[in-house]
Amino acid sequence: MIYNGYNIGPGADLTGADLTGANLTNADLTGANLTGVQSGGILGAPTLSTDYSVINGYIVGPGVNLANAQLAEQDLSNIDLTGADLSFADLTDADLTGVRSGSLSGMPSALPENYSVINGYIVGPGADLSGADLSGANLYFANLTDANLTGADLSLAYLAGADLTGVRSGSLSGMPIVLPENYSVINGYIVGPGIDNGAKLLSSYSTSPANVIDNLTIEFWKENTQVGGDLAITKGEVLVDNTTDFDQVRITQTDAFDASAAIDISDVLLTVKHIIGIAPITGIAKQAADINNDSDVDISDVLTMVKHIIGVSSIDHFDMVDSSGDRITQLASISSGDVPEYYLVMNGDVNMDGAFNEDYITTVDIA
Ligand SMILES: [Ca+2]
Ligand SMILES: [Ca+2]
Ligand SMILES: [Ca+2]
Repeated sequence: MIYNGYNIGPGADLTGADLTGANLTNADLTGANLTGVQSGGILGAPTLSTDYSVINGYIVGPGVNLANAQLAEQDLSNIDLTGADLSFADLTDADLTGVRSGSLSGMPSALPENYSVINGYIVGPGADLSGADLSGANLYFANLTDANLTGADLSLAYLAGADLTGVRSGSLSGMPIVLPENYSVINGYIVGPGIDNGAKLLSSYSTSPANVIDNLTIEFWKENTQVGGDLAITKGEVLVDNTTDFDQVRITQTDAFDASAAIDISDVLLTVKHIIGIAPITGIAKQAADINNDSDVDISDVLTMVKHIIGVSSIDHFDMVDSSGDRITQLASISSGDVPEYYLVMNGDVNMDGAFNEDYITTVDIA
């Protein structure tokens, strides 16, 4: 197919081509060089390389020419616009969540609220700024809510007043010259209020990892003293602003977990069998059996269980454990990669037949 003097087909060199109004029905442009391609009014749905798509009649993707493009209210989420020409493009109310950019030329005539073009990047809520060179950038009062800054260069960037709620970071290079109040950069991570650098708490004993604790308030305790303040758990997520060392976790909602049902004589028997060597307990169950967390399962743990069962003194503390049964004793506000997933296990519930009240369990997608 020939259009406007250009050969249209897989691997075609369409550098700087003007394809405005082209009928590309059934066209295959896989692997074509679309750098500087100008379009608009494209008919049909051509096959394009993965980074490219046709949106509102425009070929959209890295390096394309979108000067004067009418893209108001269009879905540009997760589109890669690196190197594109956005001169006078109308992006009013376009969805720019996850948009990648950089080396942009020209300034759009309109952008959605809370977005701007800074240092050749589209900056705004949910923007994918991973690896972005934002050195020296003026991000004064920028809205970086849920943006991805992983691997970005923030050397001497000015972030006073910026909204960093939910921002993702890690492997940052360079130090900003100014950060918003209460934020800092530690080990390449932005640390501060509203940044999810804690853990996801799965409902203990659940076979489905998609069940998480919800709507609860937890406390961290170390050596019988509460450390830090109460922390709300929403859809499994606990956020920590500072590194928190602890040896136990407590829950403020007393109806959330029925400890009297969870710990009974069968838990005592399992523990006794472990102590006398008949049936060793391992993994998460062993953490539950070691009630005083002194790393030994022994008669003192049994006595604590018995006191709980006969009503002398009740057990009300949980261990935070990982899936291999290791007890977690620190939550740091800096973590790499995905948020870690941990279980809360009630001390004393060795056979793990206790359960959270279903009012405090919800289901989420865990990627
Ligand atoms: Ca324990
Ligand atoms: Ca013990
Ligand atoms: Ca039990």
